[in-house]
Amino acid sequence: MTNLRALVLTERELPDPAALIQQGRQDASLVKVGRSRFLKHHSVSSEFEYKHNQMQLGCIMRHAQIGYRSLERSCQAYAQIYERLQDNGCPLHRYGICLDWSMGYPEAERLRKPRGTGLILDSGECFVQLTEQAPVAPHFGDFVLGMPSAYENTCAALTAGSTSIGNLGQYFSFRLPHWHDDVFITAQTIKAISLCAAQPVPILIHSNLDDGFAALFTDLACALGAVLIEQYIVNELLQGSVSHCYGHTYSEPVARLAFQRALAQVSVTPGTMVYGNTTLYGRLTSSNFAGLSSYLLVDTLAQMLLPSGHAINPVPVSEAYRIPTVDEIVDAHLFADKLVERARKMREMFSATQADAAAEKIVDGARRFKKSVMDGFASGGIDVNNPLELLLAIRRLGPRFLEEEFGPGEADRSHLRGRKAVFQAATISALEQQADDCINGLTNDQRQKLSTLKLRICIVTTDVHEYGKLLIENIFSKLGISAIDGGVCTDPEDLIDLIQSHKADVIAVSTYNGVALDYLRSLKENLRESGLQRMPIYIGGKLNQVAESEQDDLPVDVSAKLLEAGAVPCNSTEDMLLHLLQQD
Ligand code: B12
Repeated sequence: MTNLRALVLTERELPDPAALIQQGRQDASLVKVGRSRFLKHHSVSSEFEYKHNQMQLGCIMRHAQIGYRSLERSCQAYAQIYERLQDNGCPLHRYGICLDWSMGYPEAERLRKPRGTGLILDSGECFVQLTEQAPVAPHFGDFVLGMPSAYENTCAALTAGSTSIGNLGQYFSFRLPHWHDDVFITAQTIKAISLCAAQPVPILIHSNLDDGFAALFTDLACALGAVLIEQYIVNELLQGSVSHCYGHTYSEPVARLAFQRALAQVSVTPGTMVYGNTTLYGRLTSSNFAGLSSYLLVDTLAQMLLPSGHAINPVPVSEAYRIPTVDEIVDAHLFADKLVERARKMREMFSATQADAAAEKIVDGARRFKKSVMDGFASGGIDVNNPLELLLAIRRLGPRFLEEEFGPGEADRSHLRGRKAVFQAATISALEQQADDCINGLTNDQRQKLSTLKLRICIVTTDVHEYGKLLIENIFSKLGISAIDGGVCTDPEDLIDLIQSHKADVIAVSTYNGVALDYLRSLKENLRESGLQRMPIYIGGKLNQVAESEQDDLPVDVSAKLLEAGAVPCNSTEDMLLHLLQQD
């Protein structure tokens, strides 16, 4: 492809990656892996070594996710979950620490930035205080790599004895509000990976595929292709050890097992964790239990049949509506423990033949995808030996472009992204089905009326969660309503120009990160300043926020306040369509 460079790398000059690598490596003499309680307790040098030992023993490792807004509450959770599970003879191997997204900003700027619902650690000492609470491996997965604070957070995480640091997946798809300098983010990430690579013990550079582009590819071969490309950047160009996590969106049992086996074929490090299949969860707790047991069974059997080092992750069934409590996390792990015991008796009943046939296709497609991306980049003027150029180009081009242009699937206009997937990812097709169901629920008259309203609706997300937006876009396009792409993770002030230039007459906001009310207020303010105060706003997703004044640091529903502030809060897409139908 000829003009790729002109499309994405327009800077006259970019930082020299060799200098960044050198800086990171040099600092390794100052910043060293601390001997965390976990490392001391198990007499290991790193989680990498520990995982290897456990794999040899046939252990099914366990991952729990924690991160409440306050340090005190998170410390209690770190200690209590471990202790209560120990009391019940149930092992726990690692904690994924759910940092708040404001932790992605450099420390000096953090206080003035918007906050989500996660944990805020004010200093390096706080990182240490947390990891000292129990002999469980600390995994600083999110809001470290791929963020403006990548380097400082990596230093703090290493010092606190964390030897799994992520999340490279976030580098590709997350955008922090009001932060536009992606060159800085890339430079900090390269420096941080180099610092890890130069440690005397192996540090797993964690990348959650679902946080990256994988969740938005329609083809699992592209998701595995992303693994190969990240391996090339981290392992070959930066001398590090990348380790991949998958799971949130892998809902089809055979595909889930096939992906684990395909990933194991191409990986040289143990996997961090296989995340719970959280997209299976809905509002009905009893159905969520079926989801929990079905994915855990696949993941447990997968580790028994072919250990890949991924810790299994029993996600509490309450996760669909709010951040789970300590009791709920403990319960989910006790449930998983029993399930693992039962699964050992079922192992002989299962064969991986069907999954292996799929895995073979996925691996072959992934290799073709990687080659095609590398060849396309090289011929498009991007230096494929330069990690900074590669990372930036991938981030800026985005998953849709990469799949359309370089996907391994046969070209076919009747399919999404113009290609017939080598192995179809379930999530995107499920959204299409959801859109059809929503439209089929309308009467002919309602459909007719909606299409004659001649609306131009600008659809935007406040954060990385994009499925709600994709769903609405799908519904509107099927109804013949104009949908204007307001972007993903778009700041309110950046929306105004778009609204004016496209003459939008309605805004639809999809929000999940617990910032609904702040976002709406800022959007209203910006609209008022531009004389657009009468513009109707519909808002849906996860309509909650942590109330700064409250004792409890869990987010609370803010639907009533959103209504008061002048928006139409929607629990479903139907809510919006029915409201639009009532307007003259
Ligand atoms: C999928 C998912 C992800 C994926 C997103 C993939 C992608 N590219 O879109 C990934 C893995 C990337 C992800 C990341 C994170 N996630 Co998440 N994620 C989810 C999950 C499982 C599903 C949400 C979803 O997309 N559903 C699909 C949509 C189509 O269905 P729905 O949500 O039911 O929406 C319906 C309506 O609300 C409506 N709708 C949606 N938007 C709109 C808008 C309008 C205008 C209208 C009319 C209707 C409408 O449409 C649907 C049908 O009616 C939820 C948990 C859950 N089960 O809900 C957590 C959840 C939203 N995530 C959460 C969190 C905390 C995160 C992270 C911060 C975690 C972390 N530390 O990294 C990061 C985000 C960081 C960031 N900067 O944004 C929390 C939010 C907490 C809160 N606010 O209370 C949740 C609730 C999980 C939890 N309980 O902790 N996540």
